[in-house]
Amino acid sequence: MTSRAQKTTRTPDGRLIVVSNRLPFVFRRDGDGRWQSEPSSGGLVTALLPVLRYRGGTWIGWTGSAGTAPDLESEIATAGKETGYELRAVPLAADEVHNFYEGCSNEIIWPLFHDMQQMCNFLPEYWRTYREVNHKYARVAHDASGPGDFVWVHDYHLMGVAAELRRLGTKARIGFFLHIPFPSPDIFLKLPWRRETIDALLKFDLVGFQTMRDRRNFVQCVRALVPGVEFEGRGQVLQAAIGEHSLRIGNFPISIDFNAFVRQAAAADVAAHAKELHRLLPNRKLILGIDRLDYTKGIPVRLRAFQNLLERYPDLRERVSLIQVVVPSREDIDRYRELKTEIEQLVGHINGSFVRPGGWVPVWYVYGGLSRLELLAYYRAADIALITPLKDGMNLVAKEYCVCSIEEDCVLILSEFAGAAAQLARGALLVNPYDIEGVADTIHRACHMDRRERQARMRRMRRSIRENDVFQWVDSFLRAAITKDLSAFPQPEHYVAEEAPDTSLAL
Ligand code: GDG
Repeated sequence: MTSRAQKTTRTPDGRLIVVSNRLPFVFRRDGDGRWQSEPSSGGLVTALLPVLRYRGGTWIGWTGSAGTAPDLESEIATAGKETGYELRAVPLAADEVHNFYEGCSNEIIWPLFHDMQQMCNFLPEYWRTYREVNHKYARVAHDASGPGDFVWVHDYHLMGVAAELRRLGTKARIGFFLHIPFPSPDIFLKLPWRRETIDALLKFDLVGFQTMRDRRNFVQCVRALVPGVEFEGRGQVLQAAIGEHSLRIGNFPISIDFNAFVRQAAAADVAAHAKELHRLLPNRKLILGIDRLDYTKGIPVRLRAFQNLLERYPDLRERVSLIQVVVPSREDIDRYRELKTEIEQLVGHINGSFVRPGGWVPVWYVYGGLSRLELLAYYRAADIALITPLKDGMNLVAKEYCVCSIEEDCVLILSEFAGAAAQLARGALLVNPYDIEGVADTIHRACHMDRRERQARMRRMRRSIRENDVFQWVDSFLRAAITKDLSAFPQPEHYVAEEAPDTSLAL
C-alpha cells in the first residue's frame, strides 16, 4: 500500500463500494477442477486498493463466467479475505451475458460512444436485458451499502445503476465514471433509448468524464433532451440541478501509477530485454504500436500510413521497423475476426512489397498478449510510439510509454482523438489518424527530430503525468463528491489551453 495514496485520499465518510462490470480477479478452474483466483493488474485496481483497505469497502462485479457455481463462492470469499476488502459477485446467466455484455454493451454502447454508429446493432432485447442486469448490480450494491457510504460505479455497462438504486431507496451517495468517450449529440441522439440513458445518468450525485470534450458533449445532450436542467460553474466540476436533485459533472483524466512504472522499467531484466530487441532489429528506428484487437484502434489505417511512408520516403527503407502488437480480444465475434484477417493481409502485403533478401522486415507483427516484462521492454526499446486510435477515452498505453522512457529520448505520435491528447499535446506529435499522408509525414518528422527536441517534449509529458498520477485521479474524483466549494476545482491549465471550451455554451 502506498503511504502517499493513504495520506492524500479523502473519501466521503463511510466505506467505498466499487461497482464495475468485472471483479478485479480472474477466476479459473485448475486441472483438478478447483477454482483458482488471480488478481487483475489494471491501473484502476492499483489506484483503488489503498482507499478500499484504508476506509474499508466492497467491490461488486461479475466473475467472468456465465451461470452460478456454488464452489466459486467460497473462492471469491477467500480472495476477498486476502485482499483486505470484501468481494461480492453478481451472477449472470448465459443469455444475460449475450444480451447485456456482448449485445447492449459491446454492440451498441461501445461502437456508438466511439462514433461508429454503423457498427451498432440496436436490438430491443439487448436494451431490455441491459436494464434488468443493471438492476441486478444495483440490488447487490443496495444490500452492501449503508447511508454514509459512497458507491462508485464504473463504465458504460452500468449507466443505469443509480436510477435502480434510487428506486430501491438507497441512501448512500453515488458516483459514476465513464472510461470511454461520450459522443456529441449528433451521434448520441441515434440511441433509441437516449432519454432513458440521460435520465439515468442524471440520477447520480457525481458524473465524471475523461475530458472536457466528453463533458461538454454530455451537457449538450442533456440540454437537447431534458428541459429545465440548470448548470452552474466554470471550473473542472459543474453543478447541475434538476427538480429536487442536484448533481456534479466533471472531467477527471485517468492516469497511471507513475512511480511504479518508472521503477519497473528501470529493472535490469527489462533493460536486457530491450537491448535484445535492438540486437534482433539492428541499425534502425523502432516504431511501436500496441493495441487490443478493436476497430476503434485504427490499426489498418495505421498500417496504410506506414506503407505510405515507405513509398514516399525511400530514405527510411531499412532504417525503420514497425513493431505492431495486437492483443487478442472478442475473437468469437465475426467483426473482430474479420479485422484480424484485414490486419494480417495488410502486414503480409507490406512485408511482401518491401522485404529485402537476407535482412530487413518492415513490419514485425505480434499477435498475442505480452507479459509485463515484455510490455515494459517494448516501451523502453521503442524510439517512436505510434498510437493512433480513431477514438479513445484516454489511452493509457500512451502514458505508460512516456513514463517508461526513462532516458526521455524518444517520440510519441498520438491521435488527436485519444483522450490523452488533451493532456499530452505539448509534447506529443498529434495526428489525425484518418490522414494517411499526414501520419506518414509525421513519422518521417519523428525519425529526423533532433535529440534536444525529443528530450524536451518527453520531459514535458512525463512531468505532467507525474503530477497527475492515478492516485491524484482517485483523490480528485472523491473530493469532487464532497467538497462544498467548487472553486477548489479550477480547470487544469493544460486542458483550458488545449481544448478551448465551446463559447456558445461556456461550459
Ligand atoms: C478503457 C478505455 C481508457 C495492453 N496490452 C497488454 C497489456 N495492456 C495494458 C496496457 C494498459 C491497458 O492494458 C490498456 O489500457 P487502455 O487505456 O489503452 O485501454 P482499455 O483497456 O480499452 O480501457 C481507455 C481506459 O479504459 C482507462 O480509463 O484509457 O480509453 O477504452 O494498461 O498496459 N498489459 C500486458 N500485456 C499486454 O499485452 N501485461
